[in-house]
Amino acid sequence: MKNKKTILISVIGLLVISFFSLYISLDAMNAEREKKDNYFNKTLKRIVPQNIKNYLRDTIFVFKKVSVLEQQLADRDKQIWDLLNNQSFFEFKKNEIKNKKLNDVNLILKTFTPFKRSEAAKKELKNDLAAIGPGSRSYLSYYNQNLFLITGTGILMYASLDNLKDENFVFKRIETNFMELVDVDYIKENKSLVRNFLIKNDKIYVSYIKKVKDECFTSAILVSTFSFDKMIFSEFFDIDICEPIYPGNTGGNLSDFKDNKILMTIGDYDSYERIEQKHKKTQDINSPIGKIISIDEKTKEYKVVSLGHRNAQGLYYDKGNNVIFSTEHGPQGGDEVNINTSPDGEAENFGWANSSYGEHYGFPEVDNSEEYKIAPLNKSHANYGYIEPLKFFSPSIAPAQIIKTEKFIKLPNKNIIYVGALGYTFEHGRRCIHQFILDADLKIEQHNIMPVGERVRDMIYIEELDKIFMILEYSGSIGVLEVKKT
Ligand SMILES: [Ca+2]
Repeated sequence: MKNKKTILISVIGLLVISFFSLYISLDAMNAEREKKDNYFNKTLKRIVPQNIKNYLRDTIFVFKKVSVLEQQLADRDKQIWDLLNNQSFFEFKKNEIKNKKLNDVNLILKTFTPFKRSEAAKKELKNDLAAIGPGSRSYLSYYNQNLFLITGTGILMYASLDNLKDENFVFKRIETNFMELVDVDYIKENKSLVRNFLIKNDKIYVSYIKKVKDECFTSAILVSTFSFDKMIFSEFFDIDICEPIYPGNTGGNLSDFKDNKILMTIGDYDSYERIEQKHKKTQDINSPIGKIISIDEKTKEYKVVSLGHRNAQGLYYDKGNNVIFSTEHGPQGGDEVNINTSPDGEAENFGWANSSYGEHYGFPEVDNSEEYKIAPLNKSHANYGYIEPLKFFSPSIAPAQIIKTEKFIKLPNKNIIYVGALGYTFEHGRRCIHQFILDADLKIEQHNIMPVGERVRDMIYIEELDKIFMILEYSGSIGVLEVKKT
């Protein structure tokens, strides 16, 4: 009797072991585990017919199959991430040259697309930069004869002026502590945290969306002493708010200003689109929401330079004339180019969300009478005491960076600005460069549009090369615009 019991327990035990061995052995994809397979497992695997294995996998072990697939995806993601994260050089390959025109000036547009280095990137993604994300949302800065590029994930790289002259677009990575400081998982989740950067006087400032804790986001700036070896960032500034949802309309553009100050645009954090956002304070001078602010580099104190902005993605300070140029995304229509001719005095008011040439999303089909109660979007700005936009766009063009230069295309006694447009379609001047020729009083004389065919995220004019450099989404390319020599 006792013997029978022992045999029964042994058989059950063996069955349990077999069951688990089979369970483990089914995970044939997992190389690590494969190594650990013992002889028993292998034998078992051999003697169980494939159709039964498949049946077991798809029924009893279906949860296992799902987790294996999930693990495979996560592993591949990690492999790509690690590979690119350890990459020290990013090579951009030159594409076919395109002829362009702005009014009657003949131009050449050259584009340089990141090299498809890794097999994984070749197969799964457009290019290496796309793999580390965003591939696309990146920004440019020029400092001491080097062109710097930062991705939305905080990867920083540069190419020298000599390289650019030779059209040798190999960017060298600069090590930073950005990943450690900001948190790798948060970066992987969002991939476009960085919203601009600025290098001046041996300091680099990086604007980004900071996650303070779960359901608590704010606009912040990191700072590091400039170094080609390693940038060690620390927290420089944040607007000390706690918004519950990762925001869309954050602004975040930076510009040099005067008197040891820098400028920053702060979006309205989707105040009028998402009920969860608490701060509908674009018209409240005591809140940083929906403002352009100046920040003292030494004291870190900030001052509101202008208010009533929705989502200013373009910012340019014209030192010579002491004028701030900005662009902002309106809601459905009502995108704007704005000029602040007195950045020193009382804060100027650009109207959002009392005045806008746009409408709330879905208008007129959607009943958004509640939105119009809190944000009436009066068309006129001047009638309500606000500054009229220099130019508004309805339908929207999604304007991003704005720059001003009279050196690129030379016209006497004119002010010339260039605005890059994003957008998800090609109509209405989206994915174009808009050139505005202004008279001495900053009134528009001409508005010329040059199609680019890609979202123009950032722009910078480099005088030594007499070229405009730009970031083109989604291919993550660098565009170079130059006047065609005749
Ligand atoms: Ca406005």
